[in-house]
Amino acid sequence: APIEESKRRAAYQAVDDFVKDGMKLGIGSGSTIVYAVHRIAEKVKNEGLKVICVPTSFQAHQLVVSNNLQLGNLELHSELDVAIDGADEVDSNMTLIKGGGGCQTQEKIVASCANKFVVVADYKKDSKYLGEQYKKGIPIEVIPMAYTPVSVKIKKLFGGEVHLRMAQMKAGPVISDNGNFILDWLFPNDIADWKAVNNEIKMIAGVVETGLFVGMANTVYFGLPDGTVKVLR
Ligand code: DER
Repeated sequence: APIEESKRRAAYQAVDDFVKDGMKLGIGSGSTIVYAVHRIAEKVKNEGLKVICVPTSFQAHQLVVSNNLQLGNLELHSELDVAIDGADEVDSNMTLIKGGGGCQTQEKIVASCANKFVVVADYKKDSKYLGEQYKKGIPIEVIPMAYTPVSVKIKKLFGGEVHLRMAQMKAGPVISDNGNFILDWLFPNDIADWKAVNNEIKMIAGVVETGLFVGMANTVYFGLPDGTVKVLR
């Protein structure tokens, strides 16, 4: 399938370019990162690479363990060399929407501890502006008791719609790996300054973390439909 192949090619290129022996790595969440972890495991096996992998979710934890990679955490390794992760959308300034999988809180923490933050994505994430292709909005992790006031305040401040993310395989809301709720903000199309918007949302009492990653990505690898990989730096 072209999408899966484009994810794989982007992930392999990123790992081949950035992952070196002895590195402490941040391992993101989602489906594209799976290809990156497979490539890292291949290099560990074939080249005897020694790396430590700090996960960004329970899913990433399981991915590291099931690929027999050495698990780490920020308590032991608070300064990482490279964090690799996916994204739901990337705009022309490399501002990201993340959190489609509800893991943006630990992802942002790990990315903030890394010297380099590298994003791997298929071509459907390659947008000119946020919201051009990704229509599920910006995820915001909130303390459960505050989800209604936070929703009201976001709508008052910026407009749009805010929805509490409901679970599919469990009655009630999605519960994050941190025990919180997730709001999805379907933002209006007139937002100009994502840095300012992100800072204002973060200051609302009850907000834990947003899925807006502003000025964090150093390099983005997009797998293209023709099999090539486009690199934004
Ligand atoms: O939920 C997340 O933050 C994921 O990293 C998401 O942004 C990318 O997931 P995908 O690689 O499955 O598209």
